[in-house]
Amino acid sequence: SVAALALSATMALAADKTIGFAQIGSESGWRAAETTVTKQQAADRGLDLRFSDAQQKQENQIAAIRSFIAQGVDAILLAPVVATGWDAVLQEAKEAEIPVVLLDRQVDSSEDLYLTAVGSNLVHEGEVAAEWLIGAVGDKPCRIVELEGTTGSSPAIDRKTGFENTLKGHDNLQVVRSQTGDFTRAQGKEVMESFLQAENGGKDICALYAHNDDMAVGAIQAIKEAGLQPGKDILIVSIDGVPDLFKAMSEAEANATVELTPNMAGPALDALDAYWKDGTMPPKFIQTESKLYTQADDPAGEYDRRKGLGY
Ligand code: GYE
Repeated sequence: SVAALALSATMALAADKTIGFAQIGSESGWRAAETTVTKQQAADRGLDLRFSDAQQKQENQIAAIRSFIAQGVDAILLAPVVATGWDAVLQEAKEAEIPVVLLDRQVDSSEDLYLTAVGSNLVHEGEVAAEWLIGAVGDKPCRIVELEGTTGSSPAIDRKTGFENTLKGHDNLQVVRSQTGDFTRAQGKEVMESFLQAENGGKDICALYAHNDDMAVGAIQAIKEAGLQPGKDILIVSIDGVPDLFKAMSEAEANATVELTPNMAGPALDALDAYWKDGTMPPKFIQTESKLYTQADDPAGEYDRRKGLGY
């Protein structure tokens, strides 16, 4: 059939293509899922994917990109750990005529230095989290602590902005402490322990806003070790929608999460296919969905549907 021919042609077209993927690391369950999905998407399309794990260090990502350029890959996928410091290496990729597609985070560089960026509206995610908390708290006083993502990363900057902007006008809700937990469970737990100590053993904390579920899961452990009930004594709202956050919600130990799809590679590879085929230029930003889930949304079922997807 025509469809089969078209598919096989696409596969044939992509079959001889090589992609370099400069991944940040495996700091969170979500990041691990993105890696799994990206490798699967490349395999499904007959692409040769070369993978680099930078252990969350920008210099390692830059070195990986230079290596991909030297290998003469056909495209580079980059999840930029921080937003600044990319101009030089992106210029080198441009001069080598190798398209770069950004995944899940943004860069401050000029947009002519990358083909497109696939990701969520990170500011909107912070707005959704704040709107849920405003609805949950009503007009009673609420002291909030915030676990920020990796310092200088676009999600840490934008998720903070969206949350704070939405709280404006709701003076009963105050962010009283905010510190990075670098998107990891271990640091989320560690920083939450310091928040609890500083806030009367946690009795003065009404809610936690975590920029990702992994830090929230670490914080939940710290809250329980302090003898308090996460999800009740301290409300928990975060972002990603990883299985373990749904598990916590099914046990009433977390309250809400804003889902982030780990499938950034699908739209990215579709855009590259079109670009390789006939030079089609994609939009500079391809936005993925942000959906709020709460304890009312069958968290146990959502856990079952997500576990095993590479998180
Ligand atoms: O929320 C977090 C990962 O870049 C938006 O990075 C992504 C974030 C995600 O460490 O789990």
